Amino acid sequence: MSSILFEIKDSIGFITLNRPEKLNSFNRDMALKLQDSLDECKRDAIRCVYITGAGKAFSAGQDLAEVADPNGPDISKILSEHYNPIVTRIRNLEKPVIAAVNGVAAGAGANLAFCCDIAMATQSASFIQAFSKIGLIPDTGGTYTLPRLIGLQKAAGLMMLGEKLVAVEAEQLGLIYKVFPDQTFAENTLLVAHYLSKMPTKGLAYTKELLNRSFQNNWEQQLEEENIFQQRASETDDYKEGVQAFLEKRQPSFKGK
Ligand code: LHQ
Repeated sequence: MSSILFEIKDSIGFITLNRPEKLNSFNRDMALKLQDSLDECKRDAIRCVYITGAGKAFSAGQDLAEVADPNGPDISKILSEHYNPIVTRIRNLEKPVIAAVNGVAAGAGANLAFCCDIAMATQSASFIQAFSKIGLIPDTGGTYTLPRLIGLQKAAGLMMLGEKLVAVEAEQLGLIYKVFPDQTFAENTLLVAHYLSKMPTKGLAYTKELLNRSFQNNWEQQLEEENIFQQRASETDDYKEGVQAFLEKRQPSFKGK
C-alpha cells in the first residue's frame, strides 16, 4: 500500500496519510509523496483539497524511527526537503485546503493541520505540540502559525509544556474551525468539502492570498491589496454568475473561472 492515497472525485482532491500502523507518522517516502499529491492538486479541475489520516490517527508527526536510523535523512534535510515544502505548498495552493483531523495530531502532524485553511476535527481527536518532550523546537510552520491563531501566551504554553489539547479545546482556542461528533465527522466534513468545491474558486484563492499577506502588511497596504484583488475577483465569470443569479432569484452555478 502506498503511504499516500490520492483520489480526485467531484472536483475535490482527496489525500489520505496512509501509514496507520505507525499512526501516519511521516517518513521520507510519505513526505515526498504528499508533495507530489499537493502538486497534482494545482490542476484547475480540483477546486478543494481534503487531507485526512487512515485508521485511528491523523498523524503522529515525524517517524522517530527514521530520525534514529543512522542511514536516515538528517534533521536539516527533513525540514528543508519534507516539512517546509509541504506547508509552503499548502499555503500557496490557490484553493481551499481542508484538514479533516480524524484522530491524534502530534508534532509536525498537528502543525500540518493548523496551516490548512479550514481544520476540522472529530470529537475524540487531540493535538499535541510534542516537540519539547524530545528536546526539539516546533517546526512545520508552528512558530509562525500558532501565535497568529491564538496569541503568544497560549502558543508558548502549548509549545513548552507539550500538553494534550482535546478537539473541543482546540476549537475554543481558535486553533481549528469546528468539531463534529465522531459518528457524523466524515459526513459533515465531506459536506464542507463539496460545498467549497462548488464555490467561486478564484474568489476563495484571492481571499487565501490576502490572508497570507495580512500579518506582514500594515493597514494601508492591506486596504490597497484588497482593492487590487477585489478588482480581479470582479473580473471572474463566477462573479458575473453570482450577481446574475441573485437578480434572477435562482441558485448560482459557479465554474471556478
Ligand atoms: C510512532 C510514532 C512516531 C514512529 C506513534 N514515530 N512511530 C522534525 C525534524 C526531525 C526530527 C523529529 O521531528 C520533527 C517533527 C516532529 O514531528 S517531532 C514530534 C514527533 N512525534 C512525537 O513525538 C509523537 C510520538 N508519539 C506519541 O507521543 C504517541 O504515539 C501519540 C500521543 C501520538 C499517540 O499515543 P497512543 O495512541 O497511545 O499510540 P502509541 O504510542 O501506542 O503508538 C502506536 C504505534 O505507533 C506504536 O507502535 P507499536 O509498534 O508499538 O504499536 C508507536 O511506536 C507508533 N508511533 N508515533 N512519531
